[in-house]
Amino acid sequence: MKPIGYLLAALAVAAATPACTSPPEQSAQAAAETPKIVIYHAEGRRSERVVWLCEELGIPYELKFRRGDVAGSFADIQAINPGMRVAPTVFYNAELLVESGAILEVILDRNGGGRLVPPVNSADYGLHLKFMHFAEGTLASDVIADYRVARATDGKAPRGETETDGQRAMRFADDHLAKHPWFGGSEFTAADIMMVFPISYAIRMNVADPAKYPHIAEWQTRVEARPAFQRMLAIARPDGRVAPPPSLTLP
Ligand SMILES: N[C@@H](CCC(=O)N[C@@H](CS)C(=O)NCC(=O)O)C(=O)O
Repeated sequence: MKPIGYLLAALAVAAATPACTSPPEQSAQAAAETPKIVIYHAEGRRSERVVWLCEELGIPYELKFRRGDVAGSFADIQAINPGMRVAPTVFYNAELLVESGAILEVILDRNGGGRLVPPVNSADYGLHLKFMHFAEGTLASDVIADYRVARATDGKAPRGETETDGQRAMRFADDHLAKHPWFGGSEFTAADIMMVFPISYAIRMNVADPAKYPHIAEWQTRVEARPAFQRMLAIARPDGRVAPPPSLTLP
C-alpha cells in the first residue's frame, strides 16, 4: 500500500478509536529515523505483544482499538485487512504486517539496536529463537487445541493422568526456566514477550494446573512486574480483559 493509502486507512478509524502514543525519550537522531508504527489491537489479545515491545524499546506508536468493544476493534481490523482479520495487524510505515513474532522481529531488526535479542553467536541466541517460535508454533497451538477439544466435549479442565499436548508444552517451558532465568537465557528478551500470552491463556482457561509449573509462576511474577509491561496494561487493557472466552470447568 502506498503511504497515502496507509494514511487514509489509519484516518478511517481514527475518529472512532482512542489513539495512545507512548512518551519515549528519544534523541533527535533517533527520532529522525523513527518509523510510523500503527498497531491495530483488541484488548487482552496478542496485539499486546507489540505494544509491550514498543514500550520496552521506547519506540512511539499509535494504538487503534475500541475500548470495551472487542467486536468493534476486530471490525476495524477487517476494514484495513479484509483478507486476514487478525490481532495484531500493524502498519510499519506503509507495510502491512501480521503474525506477532514476525512483527516483533521486524521492529527489533530495524529499530532494536541489538536490544532484547542475545548476540547471534552467543549460546543464548538459540534459546531465544527457540522460544520466539515455540510460543506460537507449539505452545499456543497445543494449548488452544486442548481448550477447543474440551469446549467441544464436556467443557471440563483436563486433569487426567495422561498429559495433554498443551500440558507437555507447559512442562517443557517450566523445565527450561528451572535452568535459565529467562526464555532467552540469561537476560530478558523478546522471547519472554512472546511466551506470556500462551502461558497466561493455559492457566486462565484451566488447560494447565499452575501448581505443576513453579518456575513459570515465579517467572510470571518477575515478567509482569516490568514497568513496560505495566505501561502496556494501562494503555492497552485499561479496563482489564474484555469479552474473554470462558474458562474450562475445574473438577
Ligand atoms: N499466530 C498469530 C495468531 C494471531 C491470532 O490468532 N490472534 C487472535 C487474537 S489473540 C485473533 O485475531 N483472532 C481472530 C478473532 O478473534 O476474530 C500471531 O501470533 O499473531
